[in-house]
Amino acid sequence: MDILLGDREYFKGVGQIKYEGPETDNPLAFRWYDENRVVGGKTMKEHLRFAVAYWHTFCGSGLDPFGGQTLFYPWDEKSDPVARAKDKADAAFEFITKIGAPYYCFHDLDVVDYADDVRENEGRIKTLTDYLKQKQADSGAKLLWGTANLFSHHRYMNGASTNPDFAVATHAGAQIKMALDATIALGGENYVFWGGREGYMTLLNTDMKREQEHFAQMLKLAVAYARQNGFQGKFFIEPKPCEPTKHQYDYDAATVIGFLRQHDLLDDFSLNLEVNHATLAGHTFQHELQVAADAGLLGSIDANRGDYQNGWDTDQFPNDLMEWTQAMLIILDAGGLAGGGINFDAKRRRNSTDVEDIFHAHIGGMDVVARALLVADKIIQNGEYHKIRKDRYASFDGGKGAAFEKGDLSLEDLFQLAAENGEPATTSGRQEYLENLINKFI
Ligand code: XLS
Ligand code: NI
Ligand code: NI
Repeated sequence: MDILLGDREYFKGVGQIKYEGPETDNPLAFRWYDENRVVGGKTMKEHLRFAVAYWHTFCGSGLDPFGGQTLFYPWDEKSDPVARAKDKADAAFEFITKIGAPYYCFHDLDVVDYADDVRENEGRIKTLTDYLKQKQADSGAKLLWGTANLFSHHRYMNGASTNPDFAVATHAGAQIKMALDATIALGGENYVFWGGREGYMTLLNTDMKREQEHFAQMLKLAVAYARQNGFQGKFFIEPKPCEPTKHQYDYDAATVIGFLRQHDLLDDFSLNLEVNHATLAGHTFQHELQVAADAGLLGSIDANRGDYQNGWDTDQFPNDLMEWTQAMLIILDAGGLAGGGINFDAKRRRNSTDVEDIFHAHIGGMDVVARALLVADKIIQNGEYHKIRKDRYASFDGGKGAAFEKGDLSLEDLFQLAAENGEPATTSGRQEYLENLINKFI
């Protein structure tokens, strides 16, 4: 991928980020992410399918609940919204090609600001879609997924698809239609629904059943429209338990899978799992991956991390090798991500204000994930990890255990067997041994 510049260079002083190996002292080089290196039959690039998140990386202002903007961008200066959006697209593709990510992801509103006029907005997003299409063609970078921002505008304060006012739901539908049009025109490989305001603040004013039915109906309309218009990719739902609403309907992977099954949406949807959303739900990231993988619905990942001390959705860049090694074992066991990739839904801290900080953030994230892939591959090659897990269930592999799994035993049969065989011997779960085994390969 060659660097793609617009009229001016925004990230001056930083060139293309290259792989230099673990020993390099160059902070603007990859130590582990070597895109063409083959691991377990595929290149790193094919395994990981890294994506840059338009919203954090090119729009994030550094705002927090106690203070305003700390991050100011030269591509955010023009007064005309379309001209400003084109500058941002220039900056985005300069960064994407310098960092060497094969993909990017966006919300409609990241690409161009919207006014309060649906037809005007349609014109704006179409203009930017054409602009981005050219950028994609010139650079080779692709759209991993598109989505609609149905949570920032004040009209969505009581929900978007689940809003008690149908008039608001029509605006959600309009935005989804336009975001789908953009995604399809750009050859986007997937489309995401994150239900930031699809939930409630208090049950005192909420008909939860009706709201969830409205949500399912909106998803069905989106699928029907997209399929009619040639979209062949996957739809993803991104679970998150809370924030911004007190309770969100897409609470966690297990909840979303139940919802998809209930509304007969399993053929078109799978899951986009985010590390920090898992931890907000009281799970590990690995737990969420495993739940999705077991259901055959492991679609894509939003990579980031929370803060161990305060439990907020801090969206920091990933840097925990132990966590990512365990995650990668689950992903590899599942045969990889079905259609998705690894999107950095992560932001540098609001006081990381140098141009280089954007690069350090992504280099660190890409390196820790690449390194985890290498470690997980070594663990799999070694074989002991899988053997220990498999052997743990050996009593179901033959004899009466196998008959139970097949459904050939009754409850009375279990009574008989327990009575005949007496108290079972204790069997160690060997957790510490396994933790040491993982560490051995790190
Ligand atoms: C917010 C979500 C959001 C989605 C896309 O917490 O992670 O960024 O990924 O709407
Ligand atoms: Ni998030
Ligand atoms: Ni996300």
